[in-house]
Amino acid sequence: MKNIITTCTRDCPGSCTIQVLLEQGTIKKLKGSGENPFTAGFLCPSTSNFLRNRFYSSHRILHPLKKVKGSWKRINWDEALDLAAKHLKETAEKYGSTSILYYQGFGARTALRILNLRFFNLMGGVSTLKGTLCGGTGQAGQEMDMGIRISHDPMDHLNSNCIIIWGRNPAHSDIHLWRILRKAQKKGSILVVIDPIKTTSAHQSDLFLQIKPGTDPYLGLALAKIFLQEEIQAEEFIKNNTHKFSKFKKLVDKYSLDELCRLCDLEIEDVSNLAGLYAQKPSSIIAGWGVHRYYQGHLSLRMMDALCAISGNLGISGGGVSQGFDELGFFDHKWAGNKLTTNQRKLSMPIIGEEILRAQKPPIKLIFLTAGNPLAMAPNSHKVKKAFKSVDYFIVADQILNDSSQEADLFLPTTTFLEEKDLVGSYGHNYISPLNPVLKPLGESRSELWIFQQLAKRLGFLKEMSGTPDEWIEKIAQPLSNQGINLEELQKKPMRVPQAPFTPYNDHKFFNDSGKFEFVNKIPILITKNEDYPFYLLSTIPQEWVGSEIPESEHKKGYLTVNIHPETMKNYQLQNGEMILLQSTISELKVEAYSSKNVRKDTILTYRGGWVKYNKGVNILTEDMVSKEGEGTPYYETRVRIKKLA
Ligand SMILES: Nc1nc2c(c(=O)[nH]1)N[C@H]1C(S)=C(S)[C@@H](COP(=O)(O)OP(=O)(O)OC[C@H]3O[C@@H](n4cnc5c(=O)[nH]c(N)nc54)[C@H](O)[C@@H]3O)O[C@H]1N2
Ligand SMILES: Nc1nc2c(c(=O)[nH]1)N[C@H]1C(S)=C(S)[C@@H](COP(=O)(O)OP(=O)(O)OC[C@H]3O[C@@H](n4cnc5c(=O)[nH]c(N)nc54)[C@H](O)[C@@H]3O)O[C@H]1N2
Ligand SMILES: [Mo]
Repeated sequence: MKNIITTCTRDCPGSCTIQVLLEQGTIKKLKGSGENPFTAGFLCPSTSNFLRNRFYSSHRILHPLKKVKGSWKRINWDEALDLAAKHLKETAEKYGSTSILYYQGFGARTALRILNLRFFNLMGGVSTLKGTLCGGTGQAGQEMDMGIRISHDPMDHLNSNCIIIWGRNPAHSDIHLWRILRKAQKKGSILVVIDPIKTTSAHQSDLFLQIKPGTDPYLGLALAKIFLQEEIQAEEFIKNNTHKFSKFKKLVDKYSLDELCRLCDLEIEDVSNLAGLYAQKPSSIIAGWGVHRYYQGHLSLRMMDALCAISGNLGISGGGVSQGFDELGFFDHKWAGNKLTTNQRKLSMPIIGEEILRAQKPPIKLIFLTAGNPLAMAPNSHKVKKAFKSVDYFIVADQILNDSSQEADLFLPTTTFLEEKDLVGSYGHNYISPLNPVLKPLGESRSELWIFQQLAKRLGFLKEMSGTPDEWIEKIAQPLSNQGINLEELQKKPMRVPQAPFTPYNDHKFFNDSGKFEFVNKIPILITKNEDYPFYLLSTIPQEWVGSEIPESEHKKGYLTVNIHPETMKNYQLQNGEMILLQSTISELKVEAYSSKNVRKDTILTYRGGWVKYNKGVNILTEDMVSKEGEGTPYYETRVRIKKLA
């Protein structure tokens, strides 16, 4: 029996260190490793079942495939690579290289994958993505306030008296953070959850505020009003380190407390109670992605920052507004080669379907997709599918056939974090962690690095792409070795990035133009109404799987399930489990309705990640638009109505 350390690279803040038990060439078990004090020796259900559901699953594709007259045909790597190289070359020659779109999803964002972009830059520059399906909106808000977004080390929450979990459900989406928060609670910290849904995290909190979707900035104003009225404010800090406080104060004065609480559908008593708890410094706010998924989601983060600043919680241990970390921030991005060519074009990820369809001079003719499933995960699935099918050639590198890869012309089978050498950061903590090949690639699967090197060879620029994983890691991780990290040691166990702050902004240095903390001074109208579509549609993170990597056993079960408040069920005379039609302004979807007291009366809840081909793709209904700031994706601006089926 051999034990090997590696790291999960799926799209989750955990980036968990895994101990792999290998016996006679077979991986027997994945266990949590204690080497990383944050991920501390246990794994989520999805990673625990990774061997069965993905790695050794019969659904994993282990050889290249090409589409012939609508059906898949197995081919060997030489043919696959020759085909890919031929199409890339011909497309670039005929239409210009920006007629190629490189779409990088969130399925595996490791250090070496920075080289994927290098490949496309060496090709002469292509179209890539700007914006994000994930957290750009809130990040933009924090950058407006402080110039950059940095979070407190998760361990610092143990020093908080009060912790507000705001639009996040760590009991599902970040179980290691949840362990720390529960530990803090046991030590006496008060846990507060603000969410339109009574989530698993909410059930275990000390105070829960079931806010109306999208109205968090009003709650922020209400809290600020109470602080300013009761003169709970960090006067020195406000005077010396902030900008536009008087304008902020004016904004707060514009509304009455009553009005603000009504806008977010909360009791004044609960809001006052929360203000009292938050005033017991140090208090931290942990913001989630739920608040990003609105057109003006940046304002939620800006109001949280403002509350943190006026209450004296900014830059102190146990305080702050923590949202996430830049998982690729500690690597050297010069190797992506963005300076190699100026011939680049960016298409907006939140509206990728529209962007592909309307691209001109040149139009998009070829798409190369790695580690993403946009046909299920990007909004407006019908339009995204139409766009991806409109191009002449579509290449996918993935491990399985899903809504996106099944539409490809060429499928290239990739390895997993159990078969690769690499490094990976995290968007939930400050550790950089190693990937070690536990086994040789299964079947004919190959790493993305190998694939792009083989293509570079065929396209005549292998020299600029060549190098072993170790050689490239040494280059890309140079900023880490400059901080004193020994890369050989790092291949054995995760290490905390020495320069990552435990308590950010404790020197009161901010990185925007004024060099000071900037207060938000405008909150435009947030609530958009459409009488014909009365319900908010929330599609949140399930505990059982990551992204759209749904175990095969789940796919076969019925339709998409939605949760609806018992009173709404009664109003529409719905039985538990009844099939209904949900309609948005762009499409409709048959779903199974279930009664749940955890959901507000104005909201319908489902989960994200379901596949369109199994009738579970919620993004059939979501409208494609770009957030006001940060080029994010406002999935939750979509409103729906219920139609009974005869
Ligand atoms: N097991 C598992 N873990 C994951 C993932 C996974 O797929 N599976 N995905 C990872 C990814 S990609 C991400 S981005 C993170 C996301 O992690 P989270 O932010 O925890 O998850 P979300 O489901 O996006 O949203 C969190 C909560 O925000 C609430 N919410 C919605 N609208 C509002 C609002 O207007 N105000 C407030 N206050 N709350 C609101 C939702 O009801 C939800 O409970 O999770 C990561 N972790
Ligand atoms: N309605 C709704 N839609 C949402 C969200 C929501 O809350 N509601 N959340 C959004 C968010 S936060 C995100 S981050 C996006 C995610 O959007 P995507 O990244 O497009 O979706 P995933 O399902 O995570 O896709 C990951 C893909 O990578 C593949 N993969 C896994 N490991 C590897 C690997 O090592 N190599 C390669 N080549 N492929 C690999 C998986 O098989 C899978 O096909 O979805 C967004 N979509
Ligand atoms: Mo995400």
